[in-house]
Amino acid sequence: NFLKVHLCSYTRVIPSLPFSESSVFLPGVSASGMGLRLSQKFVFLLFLSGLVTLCFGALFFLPDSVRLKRIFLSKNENPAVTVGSDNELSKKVPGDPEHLRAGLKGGEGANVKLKVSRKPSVTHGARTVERSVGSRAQDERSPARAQEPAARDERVTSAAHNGERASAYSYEAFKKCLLKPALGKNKGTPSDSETLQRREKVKEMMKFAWDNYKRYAWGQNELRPLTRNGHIGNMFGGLRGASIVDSLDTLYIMGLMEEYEEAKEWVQNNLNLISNGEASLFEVNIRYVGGLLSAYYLTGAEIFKQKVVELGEKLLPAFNTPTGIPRGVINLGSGTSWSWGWASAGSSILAEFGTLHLEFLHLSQLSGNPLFTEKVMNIRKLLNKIEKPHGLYPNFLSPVSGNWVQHHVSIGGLGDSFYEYLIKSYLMSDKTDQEAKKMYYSAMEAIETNLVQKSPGGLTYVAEWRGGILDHKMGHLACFSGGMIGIGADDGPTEQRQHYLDLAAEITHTCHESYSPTKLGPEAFRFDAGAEATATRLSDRYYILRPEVIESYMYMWRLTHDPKYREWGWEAVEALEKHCRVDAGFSGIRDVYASTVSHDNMQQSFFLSETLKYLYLLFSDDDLLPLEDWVFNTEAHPLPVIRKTCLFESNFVL
Ligand code: DMJ
Repeated sequence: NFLKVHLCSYTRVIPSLPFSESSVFLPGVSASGMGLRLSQKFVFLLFLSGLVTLCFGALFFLPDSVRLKRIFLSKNENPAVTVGSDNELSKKVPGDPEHLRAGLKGGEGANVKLKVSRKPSVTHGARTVERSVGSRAQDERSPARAQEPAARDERVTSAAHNGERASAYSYEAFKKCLLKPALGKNKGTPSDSETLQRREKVKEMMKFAWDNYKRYAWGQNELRPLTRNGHIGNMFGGLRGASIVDSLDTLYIMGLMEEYEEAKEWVQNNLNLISNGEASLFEVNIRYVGGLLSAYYLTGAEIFKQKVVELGEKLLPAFNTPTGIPRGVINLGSGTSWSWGWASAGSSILAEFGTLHLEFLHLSQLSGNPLFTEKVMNIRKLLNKIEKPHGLYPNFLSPVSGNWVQHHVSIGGLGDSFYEYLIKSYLMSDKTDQEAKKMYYSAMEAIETNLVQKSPGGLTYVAEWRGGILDHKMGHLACFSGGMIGIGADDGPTEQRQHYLDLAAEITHTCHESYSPTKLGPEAFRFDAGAEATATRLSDRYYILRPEVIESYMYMWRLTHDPKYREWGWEAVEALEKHCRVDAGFSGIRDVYASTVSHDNMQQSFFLSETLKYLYLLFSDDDLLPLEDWVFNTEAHPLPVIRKTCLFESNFVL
C-alpha cells in the first residue's frame, strides 16, 4: 500500500510540474536542468525510471476493484495467478438468510463468504454475488472496454448469419426423433386417485406461487412474499423476469396454459437482452438459457429459439481467456469478464465452467453455430488432460494457467453439477459421448474411494475433501447426487450397476434423514461429534426452498418404483405447506429446527422451476418427459437427447 499510494502519487505529479517545482521531491538538488551536473541528471533520470517501473509493477498487486488497475490492465489480460490458501475461503460473515439466494449447488450454509461468497450465488448466496457484482458495476462502464471482446471472434455475433442458420433448424424433424410423445399418452396422469390428488395439490401450489409472483413482482426476478414486492438482484446482469423464464416449462407441463401464455407473451414483448449488467455466467446459463431452450423444445415457439441464440452469443466473450476456461462473471453488454472476488487467486469454479455443456450443445444445434460446442469441448479437453489429485477434481482452477488453485473437492457446493453434466452429456448424446462416460465413471470411482463414508449410525454420506483431510459434512446441494448416481447406474461397469443403484438409494435415504423434525432439511448437516445428518451450527439451519432432496426422490421413484419415494415427497409437500406457505407465496425459512417459524421473505425462482416440477413428476406417470428422450439440466429444464443420425436423415426427408 505504501508503494501504491506514495510511488504512484509521484508519477502523477512529476510529469505535470516544471522541473523547478519538482525539487520538492528531491531535497538538496536544484531540478532546473541548468543547475544539474551531468551525473546528477543521470541519477535523477535513473531514479525517475525506477519509480515508473515500480508503480507499474505495483499495479499487479492491487485488488481487481481498484480503478487504476482497471485503466491500465484490462481484465481479460489476466492477473497473475498464485496458489491461494484455504483461509481466504474460510472467512465468513454472518449471513442474513433474508437475502440469501442459491445459485450453484454449492453452499455452506447461511454464512456468506466474505469475499462475496456464494459459494454464494453458488452456495448460498446471492448476497455475496450481489456484493461483488455490484461493487464492480459502478466503474465497469467504460465504453472503450465495452467494445473489446466483440471483435475477437467474428463468428460470435453475426446475427444475420446465425439467424439464417437458426431458421434452418427443423422443429418437425426434431420431434420425429423423439422415441415417445413428450407429455406422454395422457399428460402423465396417474391412474390411482391418491396420487392424482397429490399431483393436483402440487399444481395448485404452482398456481399459487405464480399468481402471487404475477400480482406483486411481475417482470422482476423473484417474489418477496412477506413484503409483497419484487427482487431483482445482481446475478442476472440486468436481465429481468427470472421467475417467468424459469417457470415456462413447469407451467406448460402442468397444463397451466393461460399462465404459460402470459409467460410466453412476456418473453416476446419484454425480455430485453440488451443489458449492460454483470451476470453470473452459470446462473444465466442454467436459468435463462436452460429455461428458453426447454420452452422451445416443448412448444416449438420460434420466439424462444430466437431469444436463446441471441442470449447465448452474449455469453461467449466469457471464454476469452488464455485457456478458454471461462471466468465466472460477465458484463452482458460489453462482454468483459472477470473472476468472482471470493474465488481463490482469480480462479474459475468447477461447478460453474463445468455446467455449460448441455445447453451449449443445444445452442449449436439450434443456431448452426459450432462455436458453442467448441467452447465447451475445449473445457472438457483441458479437464481430461490435467493431472487430478487421487483422480479427484478440485473446485478451483486458474483460467490463466489451467492449473488447480486449491485442493478442495466436493460433490456439493462448487463441484456438484460438473459431475451431473458429465453423466448427462453422455445420456444426452444418445449414449455416444464415450469421453464423458469415461470421465464420469472415473470421477465416481475416485469419489467413492476418497469421499464416500459411513457414519457410526450407519448412514452413507459423501464428505468433502480438503487437501487430503475429510470434512464430515454434506450440503443440501450434495443431495442431488442420489438421483445422479441412480441415473448413471445402468451404464456403469456391469459388476458395479447394482452397487451404484444401492449407493444412490443410501444417499437418498441419508438426505431424507436430514429432513427432520419439520420434514424440511438444513443447508448443511454433519456426521461428526455425535451428529447424524444434523446441522450443528445455527448458520446451517436454513432452508431456502431448495429442490435437491426431492430431485433424488423423483429419480429414485422412476428407477425403482419403491413407494417410499412418493411418501417422502408427500411429506415434503405437507411441510412446505405448513412452514413455507404464507399469504402471498412461498418463503424459505431460517431454522428448520425451530418450533416457531421465521421466514426469509424470498420465493426463489428455482422453487418454480425445480422443486415443484420434480414433485409434479414424482406424482405423474413415467411417460411424462420420459428419461429415454429427455435429460434435465441442473435447473430442472428438460433438454432432448440429440439423436444425430436421426436428425440428419429427417432433415433430408424434409
Ligand atoms: C439451482 O439453481 C440449481 O439446482 C443449481 O444447480 C444449484 N442451486 C439451485 C438450487 O438449490
